[in-house]
Amino acid sequence: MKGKVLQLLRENSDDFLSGESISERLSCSRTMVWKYIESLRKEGYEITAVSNKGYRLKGETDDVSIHAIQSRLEEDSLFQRIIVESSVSSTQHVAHRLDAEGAKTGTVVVADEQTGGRGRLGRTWLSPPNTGIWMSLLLRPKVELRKAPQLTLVTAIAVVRGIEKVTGIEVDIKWPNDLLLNGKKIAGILTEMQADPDHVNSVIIGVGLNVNQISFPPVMKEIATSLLIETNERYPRAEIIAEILKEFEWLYETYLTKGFAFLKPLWEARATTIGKQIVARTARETLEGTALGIDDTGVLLLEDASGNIHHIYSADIDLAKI
Ligand code: BTX
Repeated sequence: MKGKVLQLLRENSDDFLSGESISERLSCSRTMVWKYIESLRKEGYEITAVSNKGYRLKGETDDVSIHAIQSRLEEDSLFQRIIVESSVSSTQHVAHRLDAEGAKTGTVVVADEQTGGRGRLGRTWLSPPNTGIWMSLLLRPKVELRKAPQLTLVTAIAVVRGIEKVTGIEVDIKWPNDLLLNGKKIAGILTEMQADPDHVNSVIIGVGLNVNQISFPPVMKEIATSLLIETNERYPRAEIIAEILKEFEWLYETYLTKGFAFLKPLWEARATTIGKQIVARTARETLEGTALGIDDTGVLLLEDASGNIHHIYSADIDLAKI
């Protein structure tokens, strides 16, 4: 309900909205409206109150709270359960636990800080408080096991579009799971799944996005960046989360009904390595050649110097040094 009060104030933020009209629209008492307003103020929302006029939202906080996210989503959104924690070891861990407990598809776990954030292959993902978006989506898609990695690509499109909607900034996709801004890593995606030999039980997609960090440790300065570092502007994390979730929802529905091939052009439009000379380090070998693109299933096609085409399912990619 607090989220709905916030939503109404936001929709009418160019004018005052009377307590009576809020209470009528939400079918609750004016005392309750006043309590919600007080509670929002305590969280840092700047709400002006003028007698005979009502309330007006003047400023938003950057706190990532459930209602700051939910108030921006449609009522029938896929994401009906949003959990926000101040500090966890990893939102992936929390989502895996919820998965084991039978949580529904569309459960989202967001944390302000992760003390043990992780990337692929046991790597660390730096996740300091008050700065970034660290979230995991728990989904139960009816897809074949071999197709599940495509969800990383679908998520990349959603994150790119969500960022652009809120900030106007165009971020690049580096196959398979990195997003780059000015050549540096701004976001990473980690897709983990629980599956039987032929079908997927659940997929947990972790998204880490650097928003308001002012700096990175020296060892990471060359490779990592944030929206703030690149543009000198701070951005509202809850708004970006909500836009990513909205974009993800329609992309995910399209993916489930029409398949990845339908979304491929959206992915290609933002892919940075395609057509370039790259080095791909897979678990078995290191290959160098031209990145031709991805096929309809999302597999990267690399043509080596002898003209052989390699199908790459998972790898770390770098531009080749020429
Ligand atoms: P990755 O294995 O592709 O990238 C990990 C590498 O990225 C690290 O080895 C390091 O070099 C670099 N790195 C670490 N932290 C950052 C950062 N904040 N920004 C830029 N580069 C960094 C990428 O894995 C997938 C990351 C997913 C993170 C999300 S956050 C929510 C969820 N919970 C969780 O524990 N992981 C996911």
